[in-house]
Amino acid sequence: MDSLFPVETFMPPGFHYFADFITAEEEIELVGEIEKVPLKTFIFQGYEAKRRVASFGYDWSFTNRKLTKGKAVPESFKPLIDKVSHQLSFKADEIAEVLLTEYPVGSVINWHRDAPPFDLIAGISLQSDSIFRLRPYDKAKQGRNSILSIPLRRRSLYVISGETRTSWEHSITPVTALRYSVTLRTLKPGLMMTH
Ligand SMILES: O=C(O)CCC(=O)C(=O)O
Repeated sequence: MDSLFPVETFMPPGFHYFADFITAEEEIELVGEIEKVPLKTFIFQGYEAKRRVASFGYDWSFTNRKLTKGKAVPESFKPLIDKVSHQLSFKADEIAEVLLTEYPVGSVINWHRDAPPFDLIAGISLQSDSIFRLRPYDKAKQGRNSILSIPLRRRSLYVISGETRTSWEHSITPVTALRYSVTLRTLKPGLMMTH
């Protein structure tokens, strides 16, 4: 798909970006909390990624393609959940999953669309800036000119919803400094939540 729009001005519907969503103090606290959590190397289809993760709340297994209820979300992430849900006008308990990710220098997240049961995705970037990319999910629309590159600043919030959630996929290019992210996900309507 050739875009008629310069990358800087065109964002697909449902993608939102909030620079400086959290303060420098909140960032320090969140990084401190993530450092206390045991993170595990992410394994996808038998391959080890360089990034390490910890998931709380509902967890999607790419191996079994099943949603299971995992560990309770630590209290220390509740203020962030409250802040995001307030910003996006939904209830804090609609956040079904909290995923913590550590990206060592050189690590990436490859092109993907998030797991099927999840609906809205909200990502908070910590510690370093990175490049977030979007491209159409439909292979027929993919091409060099269809990739949107969005600078993701540390302390920012991005939101993937609507058409960006259904019809676009995303990736992060190799990070040049240690980066952490907190990814919050709601469940699609109709999927039962039993808190
Ligand atoms: O680190 C990020 O902000 C992206 C996370 C992501 O795309 C994922 O975990 O599926």
